[in-house]
Parts: sequence; C-alpha cells; structure tokens
Amino acid sequence: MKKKWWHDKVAYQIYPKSFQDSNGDGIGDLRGIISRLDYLKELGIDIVWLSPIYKSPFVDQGYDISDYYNIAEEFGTMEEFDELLAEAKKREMYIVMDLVVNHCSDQHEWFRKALADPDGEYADYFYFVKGKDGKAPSNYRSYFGGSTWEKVPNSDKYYLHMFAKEQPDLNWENPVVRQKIYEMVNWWLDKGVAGFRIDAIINIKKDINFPSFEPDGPDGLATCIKMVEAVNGVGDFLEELKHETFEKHDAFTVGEVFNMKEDELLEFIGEDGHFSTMFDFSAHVLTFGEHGWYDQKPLRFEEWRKVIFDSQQELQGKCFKANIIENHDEPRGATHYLPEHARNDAGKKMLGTVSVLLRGIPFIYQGQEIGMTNCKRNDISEYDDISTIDQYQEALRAGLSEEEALKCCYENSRDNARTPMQWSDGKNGGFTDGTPWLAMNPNYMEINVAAQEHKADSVLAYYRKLIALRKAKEYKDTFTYGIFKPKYENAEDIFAFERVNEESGQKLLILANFGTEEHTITLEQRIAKVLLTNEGRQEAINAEAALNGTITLDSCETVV
Ligand code: TEU
Ligand code: CA
Repeated sequence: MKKKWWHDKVAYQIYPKSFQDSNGDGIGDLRGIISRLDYLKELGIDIVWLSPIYKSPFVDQGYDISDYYNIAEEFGTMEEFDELLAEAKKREMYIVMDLVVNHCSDQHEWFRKALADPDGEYADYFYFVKGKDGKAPSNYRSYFGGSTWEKVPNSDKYYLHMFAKEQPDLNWENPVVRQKIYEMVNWWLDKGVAGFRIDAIINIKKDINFPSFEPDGPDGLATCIKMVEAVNGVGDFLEELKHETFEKHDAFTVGEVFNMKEDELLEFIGEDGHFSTMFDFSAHVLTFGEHGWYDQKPLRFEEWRKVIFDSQQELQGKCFKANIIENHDEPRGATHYLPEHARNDAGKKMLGTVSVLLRGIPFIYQGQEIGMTNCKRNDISEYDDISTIDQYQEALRAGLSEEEALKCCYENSRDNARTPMQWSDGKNGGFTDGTPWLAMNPNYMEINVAAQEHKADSVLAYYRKLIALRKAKEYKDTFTYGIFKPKYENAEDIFAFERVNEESGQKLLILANFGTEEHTITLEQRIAKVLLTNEGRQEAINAEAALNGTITLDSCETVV
C-alpha cells in the first residue's frame, strides 16, 4: 500500500456554530475556534474538519450555501479564516472544509438568475423541468419531507430539491457548472486548506428522466434516493472532480456516501479511488426504521458488533474508512450505542476505545471526548433542526402521541449533537457570554472540559491517553496499517479485536465488556503487557494474565 500523509492522522469535527463564541452573540465563530486550537492539539488532533462556514441563510445550518467564496458573517471574515489556517499550520494541524455541491442555497446568485429567467442559461445550472398534467414531474419525497419539486413562479416548470426547497440541486450534467465547482474547489485548495469532507455526494447523479416510483408512504410519495439508486455513472463525475482538483493538491477527502452500490467500495476509496476515505455508516443505519428516523429499531449489541467487524474485514489492507460514533446529523454516540447500564464514564471510555483503535481514520466529534450526551427537551418548539421538525410531524401523522414523538426526538434528533460545546460549569458552559443560539444541554454543570481537564480519570484525560497510544512511536504502524482480526466472537457482550502488524509481528489486543456482568476471558496467547485500561486496574490485570492466562473484565471495562 502506497503511504499517504493522512494515513496515520486523527481527525476532529467542529460544528462551528456550537463550538466557541468569542463575541457574545451566542454563535460560535472562527475566533473561537482559533482560541481552542491548543486544546485540540493537546488532545492529539491532526486534522480539523469544519462543518460549512460559507455565507448562508442557514435554513439547513450552512448546508445551504449562497456564496462559496465568502465566510458567513456570523462566523467572521476571510482574514480570520486565513489566520485560522496560519495558526493551524504553526501547530502542524490541517484544516478540512465541508464541500456542499449537490445543491446550493436558493439565495445563491445562480439560482436567483435562474428564477428571473426560467428558460435562460442559469436555469440549466439546476433541474428546471416541465410539470406533467399540471402536476410535479414525478412523485419524489425530499429528505426533509414533502415533494422534491417546487413550482417556478411564472413558468410551467418545477425545480428539483432533494433536501429543503431552499436547497435547489445543482445540475452536474452541465459542464459549465462542473467547471465552476472545480474552480471554487481549487481556489480553497490554493489558499491552503488540506482537503474536504464531501457532502451528500452520491446524490449528484440523477436519473434525468425522473421516473415516478411506487409510493412508499402515506403521503403518496416515494423517497427520492430511488432516483439516484436507479442510475449509474456517478463515478465519472467523481473521477473528473478528483483529476481537476484534489489530485493536483494531494488533498485529503472524506466522502459522505450513503446508498453506494455494494461492489463499488474500491472505486470509491481503493488506492486510486474517488476519495481518500469515506465514513463508515454501517452501524448508524442499523437502527433506521422503515419510515425515516422517527420509527427507529432498537440497537442489538451483537448485530452492531457484526456490522463493524464485517465492514472492517471487507476493507482489509485495501483502503481506510473513516470511523465515527457520532456527527452533527446523528445522536450522541454515548446515548445511542451504549446500553443503559453503560452510560457512564467507564462506558464512554470503552466506546471511545473500540472506535478509535479500529483500522481507519478516527474522527472525533466535538464534545465526544468529554462524553456529551443527548439532550431532553420538553416541547418541539425547543428544537431548531429542519429534519427534526419534519420527523416529529411525520411521527404525529403516523399516530404517535406528542410524548412519544418527543421521545423519538430525544433519541434521534440531529440537535442532540448540535447543542453548544460544554467548556465549563460557568455561564452557558463557557460557550458564550450571550444567549446561545440553541439552548445548552443542562448537564453542562457536570459534563464539561474544565471539570475534566485536570482530573486524571476523566473521559477527556482518557481520550488524550487513547489518542497518544494510537500515535505512539512503538505502536503507530500497527494501529495504522495493521490488519483487523475479530476475537472472542463467541463471548456474548464482549467486543474484542486484534490489530496485527504482518511485517513486525506485533499484535495489539483490544477487549471491551459491554455486558452487565464481569467476564473472564481465557487468552489464546500470553500477553506482554497491558497498555491501557479505563478503570485504573492495569497492574491487577497484568498480574492475573501472567498468573492464570486470563483477563477478568468488569462490566464496562476495556483493556488494550
Ligand atoms: O447529509 C446528507 C444526508 O443524506 C443526511 O441527511 C442523511 O440522509 C441523514 O443524516 C441520515 O440520518 C448532509 C449533511 O450532513 C446534513 O447536515 C445536511 O442537512 C444535508 O447533507 C444537506 O446538505
Ligand atoms: Ca460569535
């Protein structure tokens, strides 16, 4: 495998609006990020991915971009962004931007020009399509509910939006649009960003005949992803994008890819794939119900373990996936993946261990490293997220009570991950002097950086040790390139695997007990030493292993 600069890096996702406010307007900003770079450095972070910071009306929190060449005023200025790049560079850190090019904002100049002349040049930047029998061209449901087709005023055409109606889809079939996108991508790369996280990228290739599908919901619509699944050829766009941009800059790219065709993994992220890596969502989609996230299925430990093991083995030695337990679209990992008895510091450390030490590029989402959790709200009006509001209404339409629908939001709302970062137990958790744009999770009084910073057994202190271990000279090669081997799969509640360095012969064994009872494991091989434990029982475990060849793990205990 050809070595790449990003193979051994650890990444961190910042959701800028909720990270650190510096001027008291209740909105996180670039100055705030700059002020926290040392914190990230100390945690062991190399690559920082910023969710969108471009100019935007924020209908979908910045994933609706109205100017790709400017910074949102809420977040700061281009000068401040340049300063952020320089400050990151000083610390040998890399800044990765979010690339949102399946769609833009309806406030983007291109779209405004398109609306002004629905038969003109700019209309062809989007999908402006004539209606059928006075109705929309097809029966697609957008991701945020309702039709994907919005009527163009004073015209018999409709425009396509797979997400909100304020997020019109860009027409990738139009070579002029593609060129403008490449120019923009190169402009940012020339500036010094190290790469991109690439949003909703599978959606750029549509079946432009726009056939209708069998309805799959009471609204008589069919989910719009079917139109993407029905067509081939996204790879041609992605290859062109890569050749015209990323490749020239040796950029690091991570695709947000849902619904990929199964046999396409290596085309996407193999050695010469479209992207450096892509997120592993195999665990995330496990709990998806039939009708969107409001009717999710419960998570079963063994199923969860199996999809991760399968995914790890599928890519063995060929490529890297980006491993996450949460992001800005998902509930907090500590609430979602941990069984109830394990939703404590020990459990959070254990979950972090099995995620960060998998083969792949670890991504940590802001607040994960201090064990932030989902947030209970009393009323739907306390939620901001466009998808949450849609799913809440869907849930009510499906016959759930308000209380039940709110419970779904507690479990799955995207806002769970978007509450502001908890820096201290001071006013608004040290996030802002003003009023936070989204109410804090009240547990900031207990869960915050300041409380954990100097506490030897805190979740934060553990994450620092965990990342340092992954990057330690003696183990780095094995953690980076070592193959993944499932272990003790017959042991119920045990999540165990080995990372094996086939060149040096080094083996690293990771054990975690997700059960409620203690569990004794008979080792297949003598172990040299315990490198890390989450319960401070390093010596006891060493002694037991030497004496009996066994390791007895408490509930929620993990050992490397
Ligand atoms: O998400 C794309 C996307 O497909 C998700 O909405 C996905 O379907 C959902 O999270 C599954 O739970 C990206 C961004 O991450 C998201 O924040 C944006 O809202 C969306 O694109 C539109 O840009
Ligand atoms: Ca601010």
